[in-house]
Amino acid sequence: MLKTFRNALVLATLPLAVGVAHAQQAPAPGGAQPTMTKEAKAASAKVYFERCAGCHGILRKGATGKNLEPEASMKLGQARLEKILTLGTDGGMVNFDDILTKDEIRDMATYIQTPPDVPPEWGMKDMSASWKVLVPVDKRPTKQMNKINIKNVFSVTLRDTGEVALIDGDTKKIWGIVKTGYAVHISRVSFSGRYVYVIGRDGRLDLIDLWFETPTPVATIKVGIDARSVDTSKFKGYEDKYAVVGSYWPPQYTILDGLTLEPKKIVSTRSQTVDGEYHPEPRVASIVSSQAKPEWVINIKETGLIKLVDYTDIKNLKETTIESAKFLHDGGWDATKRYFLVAANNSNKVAVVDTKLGKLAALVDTKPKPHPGRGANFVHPKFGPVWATSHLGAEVITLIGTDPEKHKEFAWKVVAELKMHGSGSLFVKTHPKSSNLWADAPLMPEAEKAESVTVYDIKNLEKGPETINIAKMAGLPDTKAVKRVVHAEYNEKGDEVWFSIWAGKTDPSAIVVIDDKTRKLKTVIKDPKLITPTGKFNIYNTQHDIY
Ligand code: DHE
Repeated sequence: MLKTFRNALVLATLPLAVGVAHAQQAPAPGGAQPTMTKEAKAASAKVYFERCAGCHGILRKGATGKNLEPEASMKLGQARLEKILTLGTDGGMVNFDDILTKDEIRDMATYIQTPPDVPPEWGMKDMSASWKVLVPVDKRPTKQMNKINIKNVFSVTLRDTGEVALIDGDTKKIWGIVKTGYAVHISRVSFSGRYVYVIGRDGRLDLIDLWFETPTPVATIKVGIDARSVDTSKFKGYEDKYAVVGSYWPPQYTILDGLTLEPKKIVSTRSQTVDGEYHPEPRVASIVSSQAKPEWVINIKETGLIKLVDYTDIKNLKETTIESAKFLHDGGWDATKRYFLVAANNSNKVAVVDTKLGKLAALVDTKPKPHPGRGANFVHPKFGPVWATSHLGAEVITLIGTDPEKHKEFAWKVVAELKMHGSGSLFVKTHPKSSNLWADAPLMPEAEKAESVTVYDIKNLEKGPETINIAKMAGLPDTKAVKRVVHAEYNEKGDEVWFSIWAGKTDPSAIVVIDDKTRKLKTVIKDPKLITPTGKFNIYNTQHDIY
């Protein structure tokens, strides 16, 4: 079923504290804590970190997934846990019978009834030891050495090979492929548009310089054991000066030199949640960089705290801590870039931060599990400026009014819910020059839905949605794998929209380029090296936060 999303967290080198050897035994519900052989425990620990920790947390406290500490899981007992792992649940837990063997499922059911393994911390000494400047700043080009239109380059995540492909958006040719971290996650762009920062799930950050003849990695560092987010300093006077990375484990963010990745400061995010309970694993979810202030907005998942981090004096760092709602995940700016909207996905809310005042502007209730990516901004004919999100748990695109000045009555309210062809959606997208609003649904169990997108004409929403099967357009050979269509991204001009076809590691994949005006196929980018493409980050749009 949702195999690809389940493969999300892959920590090949995670050092684990694994317990003592015992013969395996499965307990009755509520009985004595089960024990396992050392080998079975080590194997289950690896599977847990690879496939389960992204949703349930390394310490199993629960976030998008349920709490799996022994106290909770022992109540369910071995048989029930095995059933859940095999078949999944209606509550969103996916089935694992198609990727784990019966023995692996049995061992995992036992493993999650034993106390969680706690990985080591990762501090300045570890970071510094992993840090390499591959090309010193004074050995880098002083002008662009290639003829590529850099603004229209796309940095494309090749998830399962741990690489990014830099694709020339004008010619649609792969300009270069760069080795990055394991199960690489996202790319962000420096204010100047010259550098791409790529974060892997194993906490490896790579800095790629686009001024060489081909895209060239110039620095690398491992900032943690598990990470998802990165951004750079964008305020006037601080352009390209700093980078900041959010880690899942250890729960912390790290400020680095923007040109060399030298680690400068580590800030732990362990604290109380908005409910006042201490949490040992508050993971850093999305990070955005303000252009109006020398500030990052850093969203802490488990605590529901949003940090506005002023980077003007990192020795005397100032953080404003805003209480919102638990389980913060992804989000983006409104069109004015004053307000940041972030999904608290398991709280079924969107939090709105007013970065000008440094305060929470609103908590908006939504349908289950909003998941916007960075969301989509456009002007609604009736409600004025709105920001859109789709959902993991509802077949709608939610529109939230974002203009408290001229459309006060609609501001921070759900003004419309547009029907989609499925739930299981991860990303919505539009562009200021487009009149289309696109939403994918890659986590739908039905292949037809996972392979399709919903598109609305934002000037004429009453016309209703069109559902387009993008995967079919790719003309890929028929394999058993579902060809999930994921993540819309516009080109620099805003007249093409690109979708990834995300199939299995050994299946052919592709990127489908649609003419945004006609919604018809423009071209398909195919290459044996395009393995499991997922996120795509157009340099100009990412640099300027255009969505
Ligand atoms: Fe992501 C963004 C976390 C699984 C593709 N993902 C984000 C962000 C977070 C996050 C916190 C926001 C970053 C920011 O803006 O600073 N993602 C997680 C997870 O915890 C999760 C659910 C499970 C895991 O273990 O990793 C997860 N993500 C996935 C995938 O399986 C996806 C679909 C495919 C892949 O390549 O890994 C995926 N996530 C993305 C993409 C973005 C993203 C493409 C950026 C969207 C954008 O337009 O900015």
